[in-house]
Amino acid sequence: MNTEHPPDAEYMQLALNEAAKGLGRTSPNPPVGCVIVRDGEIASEIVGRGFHPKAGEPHAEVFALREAGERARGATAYVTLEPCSHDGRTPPCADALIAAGVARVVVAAGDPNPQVNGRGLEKLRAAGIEVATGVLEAAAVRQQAGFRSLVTRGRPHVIYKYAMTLDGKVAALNEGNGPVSGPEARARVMAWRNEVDAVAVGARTALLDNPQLNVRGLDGGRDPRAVLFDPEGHLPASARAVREGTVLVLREGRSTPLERDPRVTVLHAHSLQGALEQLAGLGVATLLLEGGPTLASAFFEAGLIDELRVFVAPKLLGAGLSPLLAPVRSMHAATELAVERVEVVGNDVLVIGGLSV
Ligand code: AOF
Ligand code: ZN
Repeated sequence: MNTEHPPDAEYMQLALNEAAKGLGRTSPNPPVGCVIVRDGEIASEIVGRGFHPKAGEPHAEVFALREAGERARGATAYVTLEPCSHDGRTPPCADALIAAGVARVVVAAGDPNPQVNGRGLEKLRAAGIEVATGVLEAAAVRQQAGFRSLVTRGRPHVIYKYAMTLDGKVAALNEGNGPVSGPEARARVMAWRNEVDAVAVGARTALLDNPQLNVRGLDGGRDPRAVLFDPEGHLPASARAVREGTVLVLREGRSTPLERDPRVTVLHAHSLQGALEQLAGLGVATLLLEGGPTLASAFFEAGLIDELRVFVAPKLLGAGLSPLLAPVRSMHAATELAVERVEVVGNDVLVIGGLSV
């Protein structure tokens, strides 16, 4: 009889799908997913699934083990992050896996948290559990980019999102700017807003475009924090992005009437790096920059953009505004994107990639 064992990567993908349910809800903790699989006579069977829903609540492994019950004994656990070894807000997951009698643990990526950092794997191995690592590691690292950035750099993972024409313009030079990309692209942006901790714009954009920076048209969606970079404190309370949880980032020594607004947190920063560190302190692990080019250019020049998500609309504009304003002297000096994904979204082309700075 031929026993069917789907490869580890297939189950790990299911675990990553579980983890994705926690995106935007777990910070400062990572989104983590777990799937428990038991070998049967003919085929293997998933006996437990779980994801980490929120910091302070149980970890992914605990939910999956609860569902599996006795069937976890002798089974394989697929976890997107190294099971924790420490007593945090919750007891160690490595101990829970050992106690449940799991025979094999497959891990996508190690946990860079200094309290774990390999000790989870060690604990499992010491208990005689077979451990495999690195399965779909790149995808897991991408999914956990915010958490990993907080732990290793003390600042959020920063994504610059924009939509441009085929000739690389985000807006016409004159008034009367309509949207660049189509409705499908805008729906995708709503999904991203639901997955990140915070969305940022500069004061000019907050005034001129007056964006709501919220999630619309998405079942079960939740609004990210709105972060408004307003160095001089000019932004009026009537800006639509001012709501519960909004953060205003001012230059040191400046003030704003919004300081008296109980819904608003005001930060004073001497640099963008300093602002990001303070945002990390508020639990912001992923920050989506939504413009405009002046703010994005300042981030870019400071080496603070980690990822680009760019919609290219099949339109030509001629003269217009570029997504980045700082000129580079020659093509040799251009910054390169490590392209991770290219996808057609409606009539637009989406390019996603990492900037190593
Ligand atoms: C796991 N599974 O699902 C998650 C892990 O304060 P605690 O107890 O919630 O611990 C938080 C730390 O645990 C976090 O910084 C990270 O190192 C790890 N997260 N580990 O085994 C999970 N969310
Ligand atoms: Zn844990």
